Formats: sequence, structure tokens, C-alpha cells
Amino acid sequence: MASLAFSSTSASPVALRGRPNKLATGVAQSGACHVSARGSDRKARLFITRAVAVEKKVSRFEDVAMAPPDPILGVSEAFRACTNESKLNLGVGAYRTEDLQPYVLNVVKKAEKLMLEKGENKEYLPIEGLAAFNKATAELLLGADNHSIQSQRVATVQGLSGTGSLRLAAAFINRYCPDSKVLISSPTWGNHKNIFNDAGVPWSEYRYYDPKTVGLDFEGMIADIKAAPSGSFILLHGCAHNPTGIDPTPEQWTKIADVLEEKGHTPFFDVAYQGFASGSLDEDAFSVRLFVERRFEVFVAQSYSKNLGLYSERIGAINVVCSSSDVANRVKSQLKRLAQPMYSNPPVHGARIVANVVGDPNLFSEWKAEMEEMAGRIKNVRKRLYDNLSQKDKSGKDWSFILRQIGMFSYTGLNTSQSENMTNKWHVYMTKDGRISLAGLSLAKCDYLADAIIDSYHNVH
Ligand code: PLA
Repeated sequence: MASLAFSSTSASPVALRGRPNKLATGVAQSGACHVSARGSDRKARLFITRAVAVEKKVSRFEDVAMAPPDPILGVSEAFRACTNESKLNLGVGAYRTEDLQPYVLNVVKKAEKLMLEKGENKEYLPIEGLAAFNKATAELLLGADNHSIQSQRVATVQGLSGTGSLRLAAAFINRYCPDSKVLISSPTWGNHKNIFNDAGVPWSEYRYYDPKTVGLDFEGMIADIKAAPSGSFILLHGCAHNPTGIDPTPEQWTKIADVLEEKGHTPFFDVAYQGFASGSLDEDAFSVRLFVERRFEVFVAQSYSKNLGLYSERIGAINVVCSSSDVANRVKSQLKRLAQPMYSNPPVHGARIVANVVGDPNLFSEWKAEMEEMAGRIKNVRKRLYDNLSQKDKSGKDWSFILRQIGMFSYTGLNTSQSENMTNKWHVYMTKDGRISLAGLSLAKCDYLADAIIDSYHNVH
């Protein structure tokens, strides 16, 4: 009925001319996103449009197509809709307990209790975020005694978790290095492409995964990074590469740094799993610290979704390690300038949790113990899955690649139809690239999962 109400008042040529006004919204109008008519053509069209509007409510967004579901978060939606009792959600990388329940870390509960007791207020944060968080996050990443921190060469801005921090850095590259492109690994976390596309930053891929060895294609990676135009940004996963779970060795990292130096490229690290890969915060920061030690200017996006389980608090940071404190100050001022019109300032809750946990020696060591426990549970599940697969599969296939991968995921090598079989026949929800999140698996379910993988691998092509 709304369209009839509109038709008597707002669907007049006056209301329809020029920019749409509030009243005209909801009826077909000259401001429809795809229409650009002129002169008499326009008048004729207005007439027709008006007639249509009188008869039927037509949206100006009629031509907006349905967006495809997100390849990762969409899997969780499908999982929720499934009623089968054996169902397993191995899509999103979110940690579950052995009972497959979400987990809130004890240190997080303790930090929140402290915050409540203190009666913290909800005032706006500065654009760059909570000072105590920014200090803690850079120190956690680089080590408190790192020269770059001591000499104030690090521009740190609190971000909306890993994704928001990557997006802010991408906006910076677009604005200040508009002629540079970003190289991303093939494959990579799917959202990297969306982030750079939306920020208007051109990207291309470097070889990373070798399906023959189910390992790193190191020669291909080096060759592609060498072939990229000098001054490119090279996106690297700090640890626990997503989706493959395959990381370069320390020696390989050194060679990668040599090539970046030779080509004048800038490393851009995505650190979404610090402490979650090996169980040690320092060990997982090895790659980043190596580049900082060698005096590269480095971009690093951090996330606390996984290592502190703060998925929905959206807490992370973008750090730019610069060659001088003067440059760092200017870079930080521009990051703030980019952030301001996007979201004004970041949320405080997660930032306070991180600052409290990292800033309190007792909570900090408790966190490390909890992180080791989570990483340990994933390692145990990895081992059990490997054992089950090796025992059950009589074909002689070598499944040991599963043990060589690290982090939350295993890249099984299953192709799209095999992955679809996992879901359609076995109710195992996973991404179509063959990735499974071991963080969503329990020891008890490994046996069932091994049957599903063996069936899909051998009986579907
Ligand atoms: N970078 C990498 C490499 C990631 O895997 C993820 C999350 C992020 C950044 C962003 O996480 P954040 O914004 O929460 O900090 N990847 C997940 C979730 C765990 C997702 O895709 O949304 C994954 O399942 O791959």
C-alpha cells in the first residue's frame, strides 16, 4: 500500500527530478542507480516510470544482484541449518573445546572482572585507539626491548581486528603508494583479495603451494617475488599460513628477506595466529622480527581473534615499522586520517582486555599457559587424525603431510567435488578448497572424519 500513498504525492515529476528525496524512496524514480536519461527521453521515461510507480512498487535497487555467501562464514550458516546428528563444522577457524563448545579464556574472564571492578567508562577512544593497548601489542609482536620500539620507529594504530587492520593498511597503500601492487600467496585467505580490491590496490599472486608435494613451492615463490616490479608490497603470513598450514623454514625466511631487499620490496605481514601455531608467542613472531632486525620498513596487521579468543570484540592493530621516528609519526598521523572517516575510533572493550592481560605479569603467564593448551589440543587432534587415516586407508597413501602442517588448519588436498561429498554425504562442513579447521574437531570425532576423508578421496574424482 505504501506505493499508492507515495504515488499521490511524491511520484510527481518535481519530486522525481534530480536527487531522490526521502518521500520518493521506495518507488521507481529517475534516480534509479543505472538510469541516466536526458531531455525528451528523460521526460518520456519519467512519465513511464511514474505510471509504473502508481501501479506497482518498484525498487530503485531492482538491478542489485544477490551477493554470493562468504566462502568461509557462509559454511557456518549452512552448518546451523543442518539437522544431522553427526554434523561437524570444520569451516571457520574458531577454537572449540573437546566437547566442541566455544571457549572463553579464563584470563579474559578475569580481565573483564577487573574491568568491571574498576568501573571503566565508555568514553570515545582517540582515533589511534587505547594507548596501553597500542604499547602492549607492539611489544608483544616485536619484543619490548626491540630497537624499533626503543627508538620510537613503530606507528601503531588499533584496528578492527585483523581484517580492519589489513583494510586500513590497504587504504594507506592506495593513497601513498598508488603505483605499487601487492603480491599475495596462491592460495591465501580468501578475504585478502576482497580487501585489496575494495581498497583499489592492484594485486597479483606468487606461487606458494605445491600440490605434488603438498608442501611449499619455494623455488616458485622466490621466482615470482623476484619477477615482481621493484617496490611491490609482499603479503606474507607471519606464521601458520592460511589455508595451507605450511610455513617457510627459518633458512627460507632468510632467503625471502634477501630477495625482498634486492628488489626493494616492502614486507606486509598478516599475523592472525601469534602463539597459536607453536604455542609460543616469541617463536611465532620469528619471521616478523627477522625482517625488523634487518632494518626493513615493515607493515604488520595483528589480530586477537584466535590467540585470546576475542573473535567478536574486533581487536587488532596495524603496525608500521619505519626507518625513523619522524617518518613513523607522519605515517601514524595519516593512518588516523584514513581511519577517521571510516569508523571514527575503535571499540574499547577488547583493547582493555588485551592491555590488562599483557600488562599484568600473572595474567600474562596464565594466558601463555592457556594458549599452549589450545595449541596442544589442536596438535593432539592433528596426530589422532593422521593415525586414524593411516590405519584405515589400505591404499598405501602417505598422509604424513598432515603432521607437517601447523596451526589451526589442515589442507587436505581434497578437490571441490570431494569437499562437496564431505558435506553432502558426511555432513562435514568445510570450505571447498579442501581446508579443514582442526580447531573445530575433537579427538572423539577423528575416527568419523577419517572415514569421510577416505571415502571422498578414493570414491569421488
Ligand atoms: N588473516 C588471516 C590469515 C585469517 O585467517 C583471518 C581469519 C584474518 C586475517 C581475520 O580475522 P579477524 O578479522 O577476526 O582478526 N580467518 C578465519 C575467519 C579464522 C574468517 O575467514 O572470517 C578463517 O576461518 O579463515
